[in-house]
Order: sequence, then C-alpha cells, then structure tokens
Amino acid sequence: MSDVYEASADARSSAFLRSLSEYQALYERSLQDPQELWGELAKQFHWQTPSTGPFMQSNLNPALGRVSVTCMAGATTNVCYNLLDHNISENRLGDKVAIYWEGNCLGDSRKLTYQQLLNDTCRMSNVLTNQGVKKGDRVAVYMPMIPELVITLLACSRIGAVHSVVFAGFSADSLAERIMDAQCCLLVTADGFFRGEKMINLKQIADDALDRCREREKGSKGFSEPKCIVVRHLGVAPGGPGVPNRPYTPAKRPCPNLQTPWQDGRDLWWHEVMHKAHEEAPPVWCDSEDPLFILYTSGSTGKPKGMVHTQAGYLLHTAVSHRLVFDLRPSDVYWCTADIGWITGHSYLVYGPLANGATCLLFEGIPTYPEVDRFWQIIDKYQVTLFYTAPTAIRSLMKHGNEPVLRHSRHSLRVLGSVGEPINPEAWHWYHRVIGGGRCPIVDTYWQTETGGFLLAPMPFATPLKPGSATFPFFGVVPAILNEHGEEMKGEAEGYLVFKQAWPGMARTIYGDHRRYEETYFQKFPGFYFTGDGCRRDSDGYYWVTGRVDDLLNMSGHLLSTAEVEAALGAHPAVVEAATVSCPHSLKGQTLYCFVTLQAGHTFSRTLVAELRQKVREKIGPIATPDYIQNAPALPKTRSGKIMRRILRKIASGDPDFGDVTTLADPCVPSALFADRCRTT
Ligand code: 6R9
Repeated sequence: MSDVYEASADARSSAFLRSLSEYQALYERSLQDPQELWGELAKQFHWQTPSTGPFMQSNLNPALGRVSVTCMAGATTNVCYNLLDHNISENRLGDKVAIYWEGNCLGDSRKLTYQQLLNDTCRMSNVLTNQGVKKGDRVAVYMPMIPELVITLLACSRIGAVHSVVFAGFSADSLAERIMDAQCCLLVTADGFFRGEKMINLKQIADDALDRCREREKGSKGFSEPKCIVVRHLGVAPGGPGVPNRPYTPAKRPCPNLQTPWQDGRDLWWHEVMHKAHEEAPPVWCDSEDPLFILYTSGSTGKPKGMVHTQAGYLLHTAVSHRLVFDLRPSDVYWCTADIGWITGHSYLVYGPLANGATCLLFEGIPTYPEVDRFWQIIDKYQVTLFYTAPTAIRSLMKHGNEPVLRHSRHSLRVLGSVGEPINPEAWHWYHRVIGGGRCPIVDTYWQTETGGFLLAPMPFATPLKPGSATFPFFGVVPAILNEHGEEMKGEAEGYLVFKQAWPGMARTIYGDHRRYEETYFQKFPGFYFTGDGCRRDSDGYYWVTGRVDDLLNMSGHLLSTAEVEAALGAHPAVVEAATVSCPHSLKGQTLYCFVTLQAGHTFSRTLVAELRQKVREKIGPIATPDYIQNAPALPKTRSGKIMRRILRKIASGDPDFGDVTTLADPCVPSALFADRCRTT
C-alpha cells in the first residue's frame, strides 16, 4: 500500500468516525439490522404518521415479478417541512444562513436565512397552488443558479408537486422533449443570466421550447400549454432602473437591452405573483413512496430516462450520507459547485445539506470568471470548510498552475470532495496538496442520478484514502463485481459493478416506462442493480470504478449518450450515417469523436464540420459539442451490418492495434480511417 493517505490523529479526534474498524463495525450493523440503524437515523426527522412495515422491501428480480422498492411503507411526511419548518422549530435554525448566493459578477451576492427561505417557499407554494398545481402534478424548472431555483424546488415539495429540473445549458429541443415526456403543467424560468461574459437569453429558449411542444402536440388530446413563471434576474424593472423589484433583487449587472419575449395570458412575472401571495402555506403530507422529483439522465438508446425519486428514502439517504461523508458540523460552510440541473445539485446542494441544517453556498458563475482564481477567492470570502467539485473542474484549473491558488489562504477548508467521474492521480494530488494544503481528506464519491445518493465513498477521517478509489460502500449498500456470465467474483477482481440489495435513495422507476427501468437496470443480471460501470477491487478490498461499459460517455462529468449525438448528426441533410465513440481527453476526461458518412454530392469541409457541431448544440445543448468529426466514406461493419464501435474507439484514441477484424464486411476500412484520423492531442 504505497500511495495511501491517512488523517492525522488530531484531525481524527473530533470526527464522527475515527478509524476504519469503526466504519467496518457500523457497516456490518447496517447490513445485519438495517431497521435498527436507519430507524435510529430517521428519528431526526418529522413523520406525520409512522411507518407500519419493515424499513425496506424490494424485489430486484424481474423473473419474480414487478421490480419494486419501498422504504418506510405507510409513513407520511413532507420533505420541505423537514428541511425548513422542522429545522427552525426543533433545531432553532431560523436565523442561521441557509444559502449564501454568489452571483456571476464580483460583488453580486445575497443571503437567505432558514426563516427567509421558509417565507419565500411558502409564498411560492401559494403561487403554484393559485396556478392550479396540485399534488402529483409535474412542474418543469429551467433556471440559472439563483435562490429562486431552490425556492421553486422546495415549494413543489411542500405541495406534493413533482419537479423536473432541466439544466439551463440544454437546448430548446431537449427542454421541449422533457416537458412533454412528463406532461408538465407549468414551467418556471428566468429572463436570462450571465455565464462569465456570455449572456444567455433563457426566456427566448424557453419560448422556443414551448412553441415546439405546441407544434408537436397539435391535435393530441389532453395537452394544454404550460403556464410560465419568469424570474426577472437580468432585466430592468418596468419603469426603468431603480424601480424596486422587491423582495426579489435582480442581478447587479442589469441588461436594459435584454429582449424578453412575452405571451400575455401565459407568462407571469415571478415578483408580481410572489408579491400577491400569502407568506403561510401548510405542507401537504405525502406518502413515503409518493414521487418527489423527476430528473432526466442519458439513456443508451438516445431517449433520456426520467428517473423518479420518492420521499422518505431519498430524504434519509441524502441527509445521512451528506452528514457522514463530509463529517458535517453546525458551523460548517458547505460549497458544492455542481449545477442544480444535475443530481449532485439536487442531492448535495439542496436536499441533503438543507435537511442537515447546513449553511450552503450557491454559486451562479464559472471557475474562470473574472479570473481563474474565482473558486479560491470565494472559499476565502465565505470561509468555506467543505468543498465538493468535479475532476474536470480540478483539471481545468490545474492547467493555470499554483499561483492563482496561492493568492488565497484557503485555510478554512477541512474536507474536499470529488464526483462525476474517476479522478486521475495527478488531479487528486494537486487537489490534495495545492488546494487542500495537504491537510484535507478527499472524499471521492461514486454514485449516479439513479442511485439518489452516495454508494461508494470514504469516511473522511476514518478511511485511509487511495487516490482514484471511491474506497468502500456506504451503510446499507452491498456492491459486487460480476463477470460476463453474471457470476460474482470474490477478492481481487475486475468486471461489472452491481449492487446486491436495494438502498433507501434509489430511483423507483423511469417516468411512464417501468418496463424500461426493469430492462435497463435489472435484466442483464436479474436480482442485481446494474450500474453500467466497470470496476476493479484491489487486494485491500478498495473499489476502483473504471468507467462506463455501455454506450454512454462521461464528458466533463456529464453523461451523454452516443446514440443521441448520432441522431443529432444524422439530422443534418448531408449525413447518411454517423457513429460516435468516446476518446480520452486530458481536461474533459472523455470527449466525443464522431465519424460521419456523407450523402453523395456533399463534400467534407470546415463549414460542414461547423454546421454539424451546431446541429448537436441545437438538438442537445452546448455540453455535447463534439471535439472531433471525421469523414468516414465507410464505417467498420460486421456482415450483419453492425457498426464495430470497439474499432472506432481504437482509431479515435490513436491505437492501430485493432484486434480481430475478420468479422468485418470489409477488413480494409479500419486502416483507411486510421490514416485519416483527427489529431486528438
Ligand atoms: C453523481 C453523478 C453517473 C456516472 C457513473 C460513473 C460516473 C460518478 C464517480 C464516477 C468514478 C466517481 N461517476 N461519480 N466514476 N468515480 N466518484 O455523476 O451522476 O451524472 O448520473 O453520472 O458518472 O460512470 O455511472 P450521473
């Protein structure tokens, strides 16, 4: 065990868990008697009616009947009530800061206490109710990283409505697809926002999406165009600058020129409806298994999957894992840099931390604006103690050297976290040594949109760390490594990562398509939850997630489906066929490498490449823009016509060792493509 990091005795002394054996004992307990451990942890929350059944019940084998998972059956609660009212009344957190908001521009900031967050959330709950939103209805949310986003999620939860957040970097097409899939009755958005220097007219994109919904659903029964509530974030109040927009302040850098398209009768200004709404709203009690939210994640067929998360299990899992894995203290200032449009933002910026009564930082901007030291400057400004980010962000900052970091003290930092993809050792060491000054443990947290919360993660002061390994399972979580035949491999092994039993925070279904849920996660290895990831277990029992084994790729920590990108490229009239694979990238981890076969009469040119890139941005969003597009007069196909992506991956990564090509219809294709490949360094 050469590269192993252990916390100092001093740092351990005050931690929740102080040694590996303490972790192991608690882990064993969590497996032997989940009821005892989780039941104890559940006591910190308010249950309007207690659970009547065992802590969890599940069937993960489609052959034995419908796949189903329930947690705390029979209990009723309200997640928003637990995060706000309960923390205020039981834990006296009314005056504690819940959210520090740091805007894109320097000097643009706000803060909300738990009491203020409750007041605004109640108003918004009344706004939603006044618009006819009821328990179980779906509300689409397409917003920048501003407090109104958190308020909207909590308000939905308060009235039992199901939010469906769509990342504000997704295109109008993607938004429209998600609004229609979940049949949302309302959309909450904002006029616009800045990312660094770049202004995004969000309402324009939202309007385009709503137009698309209308076009596609023309004539179909039961679809009525969603209403739209718009936060004025960038625009100037009617009547000109200086007219108060209270209680909601727009960004410090208003844009008098921002054109916000508007449709009377459908669109409502947030500040106007909020102003008229009452500040008190009783919570609507929900069943432990009622849906809390839907969040879409890429699917290997190209169609995104609306993962459905429910109430009790999700609340418990996110709260407990956040508290233990970050060793949370009442005085901590916790910063998760993920966007709320992703699961990390849902579980570890909103639900887990607020359930724990933590003070959270919500940052609207990007790490490199106005300068590459913005993260470190913010850490000092708010005296951040717990910092959670992604390897891709670390790598992109690492390339600017140590000087921008060393301009700031960062002495407040206590625990660092990593999520989204495997962290490479160079980035791990830089994060540990330079950012954390060698003092702070790094919790490498492995989990997914589907899992709701951490599945593999260290206890920061108890688990000896190995750079690049998410170490051991969280409480109540049982990993296994299977071979191609579905046989479990013990000891040192490499294969498919699965989980042997249900855990509280797991997604219960895919919205509107339970069969797809069963097929995607439980069909390949009946009785196990299949992650889609490969994994290795070393001789010390540490888990090392090696990456996706399906047709998904992880670009800058975002999961993308190669099929979806291929479909976007195929929508260009010049393209007959497209094949997309991932290839390694020094900053993004993985990137997209696309092969396109053109229609006769079209020539491959720079203009065409630019058009193809644009097509992908339009259909999916800027996060999916491919780095490499190669002309492929022919693709390597089997005689039955299947594209051999294995060979394309080799070409993309510059490896001429194609392996067995005898099954190809034309064995010359790989070398021809290889000779013409794009430079990928
Ligand atoms: C939370 C999140 C899930 C996929 C997952 C895996 C990769 C996430 C990781 C990791 C290695 C880690 N992944 N965390 N790989 N080490 N610590 O990212 O959810 O967007 O659904 O992505 O991300 O491949 O399957 P999501």
